[in-house]
Amino acid sequence: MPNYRFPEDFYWGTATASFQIEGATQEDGRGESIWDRFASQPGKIIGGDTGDPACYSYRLYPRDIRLMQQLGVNAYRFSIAWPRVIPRGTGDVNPAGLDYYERLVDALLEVDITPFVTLYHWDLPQALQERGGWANRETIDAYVHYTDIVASRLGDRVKTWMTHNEPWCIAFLGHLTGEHAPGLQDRKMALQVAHNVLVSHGDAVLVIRDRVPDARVGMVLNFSPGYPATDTEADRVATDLHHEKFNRWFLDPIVGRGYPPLAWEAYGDDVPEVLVADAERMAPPIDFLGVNYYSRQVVHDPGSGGGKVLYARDNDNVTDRDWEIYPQGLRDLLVWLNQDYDFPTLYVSENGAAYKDELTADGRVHDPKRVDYIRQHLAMILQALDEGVPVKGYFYWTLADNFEWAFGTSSRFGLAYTQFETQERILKDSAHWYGHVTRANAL
Ligand code: IFM
Repeated sequence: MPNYRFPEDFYWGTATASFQIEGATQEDGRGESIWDRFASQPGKIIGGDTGDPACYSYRLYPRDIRLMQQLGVNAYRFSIAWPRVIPRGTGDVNPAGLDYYERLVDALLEVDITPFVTLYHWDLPQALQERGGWANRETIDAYVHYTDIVASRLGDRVKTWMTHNEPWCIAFLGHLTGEHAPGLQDRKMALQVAHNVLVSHGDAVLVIRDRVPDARVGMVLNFSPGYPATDTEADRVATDLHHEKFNRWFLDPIVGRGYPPLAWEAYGDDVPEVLVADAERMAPPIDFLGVNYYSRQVVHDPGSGGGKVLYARDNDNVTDRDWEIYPQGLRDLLVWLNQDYDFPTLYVSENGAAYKDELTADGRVHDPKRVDYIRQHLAMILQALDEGVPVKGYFYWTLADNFEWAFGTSSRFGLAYTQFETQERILKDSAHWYGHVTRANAL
């Protein structure tokens, strides 16, 4: 008999990020972030959207929490906006910013929803960017100080802490392709940013443990498992390289294995400057790994000699973002992480799909493809659980349609449909379905 039930202590949640939902970018003393600056530049964001109003969750968070209650979830993953807490990144603390997160945490706990806090989900204070941002090692110290302030204030109530979200995106989308803030295009800088973020992760873990002795601390990485397009040596080698660059570059250093060798060699002179103490600093023990999974990569080397990697996929099986739907990849990823690494707990900290959702005349949003997407991925989690993988939670990305970075509000991932003009949130069919699953704790 296949097992359709999840463990009794499983966390069901949704995930969001401060800049994507809060709005209120100029209220109550919040400082400017790199995303405010980036989004204000013409052509950077589809439709010219900015962080205002997003979902205006800074004021409307009770509305968000009511949605969560309707979804039957017992956990909420959200992030703290550094410039709301320390407007210029260092120096004065903004009491109103901390008060906001305290109100949010208290309101969640009141209805038995466990807060999972991410400290950095990309909204760096602009003042720090002007001093070099993550490429400058001083930002490591600033981040650790910010972590200290937040953990000291919320640590009596928040016990699950995630240092960073998706350092791959911070480094490469922000500093190599330039699609994300701060919009730079410099591979050497991108690799230095990746390194500095990993060092800051390690330092932050120690500070959190010091301030919150019973904290559970981890980091969130985005993974995209690679599969060779053909069974040729060239494609297998290219796949290994993809794997090291995308998946292992961030994972291996935080478990004390250093940077993976093929990728290190491939990066040539662009590899980061690493100080003697860094290897150890990046790798204090952590309690869990957050696993973000959306899709896989099919890797092909056309034999150009330069190891050029092409990504192929089945065009009939993609979401609105053109990401291939490949649930099996989640099972493979979880099993690989469990076999090759030693994390006591894995959370699927993000998984979700964007579709062209529409509010129909019956006042509902029919999104059967999203239901299929979630169902298939949850089935893979059940399979991984059967294979002994300690998956202890699933966070759908995202609670309600929000500011999807360079795609603005045009890309809808939510379980709730956001009417941005009125700030009404309407539960999509997938939300009702997800509510049945969370309440039954079974698929
Ligand atoms: O919206 C993002 C999120 O901020 C980080 N992970 C991927 C999501 C969908 O693109």
